[in-house]
Amino acid sequence: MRIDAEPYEYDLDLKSAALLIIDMQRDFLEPGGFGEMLGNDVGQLRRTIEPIRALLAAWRQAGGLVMHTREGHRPDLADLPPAKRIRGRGITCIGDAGPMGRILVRGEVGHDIIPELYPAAGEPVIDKPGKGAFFATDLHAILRNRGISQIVVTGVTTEVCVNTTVREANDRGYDCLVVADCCGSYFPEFHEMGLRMVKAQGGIFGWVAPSRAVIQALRDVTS
Ligand code: C5J
Repeated sequence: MRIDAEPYEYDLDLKSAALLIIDMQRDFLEPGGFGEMLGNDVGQLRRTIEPIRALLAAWRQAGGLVMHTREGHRPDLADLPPAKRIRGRGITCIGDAGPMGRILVRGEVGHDIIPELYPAAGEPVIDKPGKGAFFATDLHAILRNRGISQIVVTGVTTEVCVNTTVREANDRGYDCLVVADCCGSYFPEFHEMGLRMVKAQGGIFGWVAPSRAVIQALRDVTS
């Protein structure tokens, strides 16, 4: 299925593709969560919810593989590098009590995925301690075992976990299509540049397309 993308068309083979939804967690997206507590405008991320929901529905309808990630750490914080914990010199750090439980700790309310995009039974959820979804996770093994070579990437934030994951995936031989309106950043200019970095130089890290182009292609194969 051919998708109108930049820098040129992307040939999506649904059997070889996974929809990856990165870190759509309550602490990053919900009013009153950790992200907002740090002074960020969560509206910049929340605008991605509806486009992702529509793409997710179309992808599930077409029978494609869906995978989700969550950034976070073990309750004993044994996998939290001290450098990550103290970075930013914030009063409240990862592992401390936050508005929705301990910040970025697995099992806490704020660490979980927002209800609007909650994983369906059987959809793998990757718990990742870093920004990239391949670092210290079994994502690569799961994708390889399922014969996946293409990743359609959505989630937050564009310049941090989305870009890091796309770069990791690119070096491992995956073709990544980043869905522009399904990604977001607290900083609109970083979002724009994050997308431009992916598709620059003939698609140095991958492709970029709007969700309507992906949904249209999915509808064409299911109708
Ligand atoms: C950040 C993320 N920004 N998911 N995490 O710390 O991008």
